Amino acid sequence: MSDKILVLGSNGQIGTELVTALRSGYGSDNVVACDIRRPDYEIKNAGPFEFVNVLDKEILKAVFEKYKPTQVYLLAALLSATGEQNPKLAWDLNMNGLLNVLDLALVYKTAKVYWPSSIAVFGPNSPKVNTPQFCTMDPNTVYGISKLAGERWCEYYHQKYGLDVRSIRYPGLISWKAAPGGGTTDYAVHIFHEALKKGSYSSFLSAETELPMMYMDDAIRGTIQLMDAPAENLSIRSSYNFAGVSFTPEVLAAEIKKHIPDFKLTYSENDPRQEIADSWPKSIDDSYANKEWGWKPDFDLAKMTADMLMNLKK
Ligand code: VAH
Repeated sequence: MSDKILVLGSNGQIGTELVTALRSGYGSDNVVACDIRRPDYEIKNAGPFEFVNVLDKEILKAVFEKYKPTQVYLLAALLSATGEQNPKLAWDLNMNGLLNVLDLALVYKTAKVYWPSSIAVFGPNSPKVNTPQFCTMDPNTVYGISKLAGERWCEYYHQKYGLDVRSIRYPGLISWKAAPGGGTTDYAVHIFHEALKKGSYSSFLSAETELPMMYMDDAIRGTIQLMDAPAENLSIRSSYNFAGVSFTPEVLAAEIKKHIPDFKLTYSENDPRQEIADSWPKSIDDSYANKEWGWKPDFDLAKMTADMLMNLKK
C-alpha cells in the first residue's frame, strides 16, 4: 500500500517547502496539504488540500478517517514572537494541537508522526556554546515552554504506546519561497528582501547577537532524512539537536556586502525579540543527529547568501 501523508500547517514557512519535497518523493496525490486557510500559491493545484484546524478534533478526525495517513507532519504552531503577544493561544495551539494529533495517530495506527521542536527549548541557564542534546532547559517564552512540554509528550507517547514520533529542534530557518511567520530569527530573512529592494535594513537584533541558523533546503533534507532513518537507529524520542550555521547580523551583513557592496545595516533598539534571542544558544552540538542518522549540513553562510540573493532576484 502506498504512503498517504498529511501535512498539517502546510501554508507555513516549513510546510510550503515540505509539501513540495514530499510530493516529489511520494507522488502529489499521496501528500495532502492541510491548513486553516487555503494556500495562495501553486501548491493548491499540485495535489489534495483540506481545510483543517488542528484544535477542532472533529475536523481532524474526519481527515484521518478519509485518508488513513501512514505519516503525519504537524507543523501548525505560533512561533516565539507571536506567542508572546498571545500566550494562551500559543499554548493552546502548540500543546492541544499536538495532543489531538498524537491521540488520532494512535487510533488510526499512523506509522510515523513528525513534530518540530526548536532551539527555543533552551533558556538563560542552558549552555550557550555548542549546546548539548541533554542539559539544563529553562525556556522563558511560551513558545519554548510549549516546545519543551511537547518534546516530553512525544517521548511519552513513544515509550508508553509505541508511537513512532520523531522530532528536530530547528534553529532559525532561512528561505526565499515562503515568508517566515512571527519568529525572532526572521530578521535573517527580511534582511535579504530589504537588501535587494532598498539596499539597507534595520535589524531588530543587535550586531553581536549570534544565533543558530539553517538554510531551508538543509532543514527539509534533514527532516526527510530523519523520517527515512530506521527506527532502531534512533535513541532520541524527545527531539534531536540540529545545526546548520551560526552567525550575527553583523557577519550576515558582511556576507551580503560581497554581493551588494553598498548595503547598509543599521540597528533598532529595545525590540522585545532581543530579550528572546538573548535567552537562546549561540551554537548547537548536533552529534546525536550526525551519529544516529548521518546528518550533515550542506549550506554554509556563503552558499546560503548566494542562493538566497540569486532566487530572490528572479
Ligand atoms: C522563531 N523561527 O524565531 C522560530 C524558531 C529558533 C527560532 O523557533 O520563533
